Amino acid sequence: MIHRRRILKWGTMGFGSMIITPKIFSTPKKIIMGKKPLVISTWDAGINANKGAWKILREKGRALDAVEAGVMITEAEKDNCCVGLSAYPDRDGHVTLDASIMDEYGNAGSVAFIERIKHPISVARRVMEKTPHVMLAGSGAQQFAVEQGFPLEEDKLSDSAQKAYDEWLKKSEYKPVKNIENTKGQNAFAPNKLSNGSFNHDTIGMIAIDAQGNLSGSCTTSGLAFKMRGRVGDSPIPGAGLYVDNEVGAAVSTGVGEEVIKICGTHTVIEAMRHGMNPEEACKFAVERVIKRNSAEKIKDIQVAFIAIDKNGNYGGYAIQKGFNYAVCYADDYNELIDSKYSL
Ligand code: SD4
Repeated sequence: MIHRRRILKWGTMGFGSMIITPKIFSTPKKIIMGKKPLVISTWDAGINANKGAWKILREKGRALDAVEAGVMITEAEKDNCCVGLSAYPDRDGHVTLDASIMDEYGNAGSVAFIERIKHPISVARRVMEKTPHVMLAGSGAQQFAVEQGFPLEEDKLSDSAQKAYDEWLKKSEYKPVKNIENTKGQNAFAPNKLSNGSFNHDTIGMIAIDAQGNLSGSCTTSGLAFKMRGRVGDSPIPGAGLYVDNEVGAAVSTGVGEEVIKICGTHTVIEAMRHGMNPEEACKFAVERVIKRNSAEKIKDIQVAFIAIDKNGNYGGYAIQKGFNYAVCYADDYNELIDSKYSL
């Protein structure tokens, strides 16, 4: 139930006329205290990324710094299929990256379709902090990055990406919607070719609450493997791939970005939490909206997952398909993968 309000009508029975005065009472929410500080992030790669974020959070650092530092680890990983410059290219053979970041004040910055930049998440943060804009795309984003002192890297595929691309070129089949993700235990760095001919694909999305109770989030990806040139997913779009509202919570998504964009996915999760759902219920609510909008035939080949943290440090996640996991870290010795619940 998203609406927890009761509308009571009561009136004064006067002589001759009746006055109806509507009053709205909110049902008081039971506050469940979770963990603070806390960082959670998508997929197996989240375990390493959380370590980077935790170094900052454990010292009572700012969640924004934590979520940037955390996903930078993933962006720099060699042979990561899906994040940073070692990732799989678009169908023309170029790696193009999307990233976004949001802070506790509701500020947002993002880059889309950026090439040859190792840390798109840091460029997104510069967009947020140094420009009057929210998003820069393509060559303009790259130009801004270079002006800000980010090195322009070589336009060259990693060995693993080249191998996968060469194999893909044999058929050059364009199946961007069919990406069902890894299951726990499989390595996100070595995605399998699926029986339906598509490839697994991951993204790192990270959200954190710091010791001061402030929330931030980050999301960075190469999007879908062998996508059309110029394609932009949900990850750099505030309200789709990432959303933070410091009064309510933070949410991030992974999976087929087109489906997330169409339902304003992470904004939907935040609004569901605002109206009383806990993080897992809110993620499920958004997942079910994606399911409702697609045919059963189409949905069986689509993965979409959300993870969320609320203002009190409670967390949860939900996916369409089995096999989505996320990493949770809230103590020096607690950084574990959780198998998310799922609908199908
Ligand atoms: C996108 N949502 O570009 C990203 C890809 C992803 O797991 O998360 N894959 O659509």
